[in-house]
Amino acid sequence: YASRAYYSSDHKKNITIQGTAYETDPKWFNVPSAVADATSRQLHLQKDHPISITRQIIESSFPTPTFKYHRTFSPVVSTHQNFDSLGFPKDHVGRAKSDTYYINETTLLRTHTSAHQADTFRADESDGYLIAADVYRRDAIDASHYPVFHQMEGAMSWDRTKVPDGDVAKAVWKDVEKLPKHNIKVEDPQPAWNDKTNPIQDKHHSVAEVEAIGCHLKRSLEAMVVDLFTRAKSAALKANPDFVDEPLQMRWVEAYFPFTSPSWELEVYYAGDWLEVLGCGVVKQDLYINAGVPHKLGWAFGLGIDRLAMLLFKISDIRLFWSQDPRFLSQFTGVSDSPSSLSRFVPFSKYPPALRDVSFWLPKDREFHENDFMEVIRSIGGDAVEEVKLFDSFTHPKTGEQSRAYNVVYRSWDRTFTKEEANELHEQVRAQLIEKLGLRMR
Ligand code: FA5
Ligand code: MG
Repeated sequence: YASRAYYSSDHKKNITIQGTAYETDPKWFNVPSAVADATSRQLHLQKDHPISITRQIIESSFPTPTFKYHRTFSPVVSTHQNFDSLGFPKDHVGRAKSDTYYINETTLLRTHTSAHQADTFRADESDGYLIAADVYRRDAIDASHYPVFHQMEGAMSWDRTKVPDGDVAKAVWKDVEKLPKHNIKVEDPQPAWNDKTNPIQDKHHSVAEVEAIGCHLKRSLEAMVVDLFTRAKSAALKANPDFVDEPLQMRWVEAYFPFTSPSWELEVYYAGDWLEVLGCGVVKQDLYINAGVPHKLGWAFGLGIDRLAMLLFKISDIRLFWSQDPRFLSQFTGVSDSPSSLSRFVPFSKYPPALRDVSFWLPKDREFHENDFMEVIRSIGGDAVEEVKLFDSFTHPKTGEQSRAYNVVYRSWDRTFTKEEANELHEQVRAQLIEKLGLRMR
């Protein structure tokens, strides 16, 4: 593990990110140095990196000139861009310091590529756009969650003043005809909208328009996932002609986002479980109105590139993308220039894990946020923390005090931890939990 302190969010006056200095505010600043360092990695632009290859393959499902590509927007955005412009209420949990990395009160590391929706609707003349970028969230620690990951935002709009007879629904259905067909059965058991939980914006859109736009959106995204899986399968068949994959399974579920309605999420069955890969919906008309293009309407989506890269290459742990180990990176050489040379990732042998437990009483004088707990552990263990899992939680019947117990799995990519090293690491974790969060160890 990195001996350099991962968590040194102690107050500095300025922080420089991608060449620009930003003034920090000690009341808000909570960006650990390892997270700040990650802003320079740009894995989605690094040639032959699996995140970049996946980005490139997804882009090919949304071709130019219909779609315009953006890949270099700065990760530093305003609270207005990340939240207000999208209609997030003032008290939304996503705004909390426990969930988001702040530089100062109004400046943060974007938590999603949707932070650029309003600006891009205003600036782009094209019918559609794609934005690929690194995003930052304080979150749980496990194989599919990492505080830095990559998203692709996509949107497509139709202009009421430009479609024949002003009939948007008809124009969209014509475009649906042009989409690639697939014969994979997709589960979509819920109604496409629900007056209470997932309404049509009936002030702005007709039922026919929402039906057409929703269908164009879902078929476009399904085609993208089918394309990824087809490529993954031919890569596997190249290595082993007798290869039999588990069949691709997808399902749509109703969702909620403040900036789309109705909204849906797409899940893909992977390694015995449903994995959410994207959120999407019919763009709230206020976004177009505020961007000065009130006559447009359409869809938007935001997907997790890392999650799709895991599906494409069968990479089981999201931390691997940050590896600089040649055993990892060399497996993808040449694929950016020649995507058909894609081959399946061959896992290199893992070193044994070190398992430690931590159990404690929650402080009585302040709130306990699990993300703060996760962050303290990561601050000590860095990428050597593979998983942190709650295994016990109870309230003392007499005193009302609350107890929690977690398993922590430490594992290095490049060597075995000695018992002493694991103990020392875990001791530091416990000490920091006491100091930073006021926990009382049991
Ligand atoms: C959003 O971020 C919305 N901005 C998506 C959106 C865009 C909706 C446009 C509507 C219109 P969500 O928080 O669900 O939604 O994240 C989108 C995807 O990012 C998830 O489906 C998942 O694939 C990925 N993702 C989310 N959190 C993580 C994480 N911690 N690690 C890796 N991938 C993640
Ligand atoms: Mg989601």
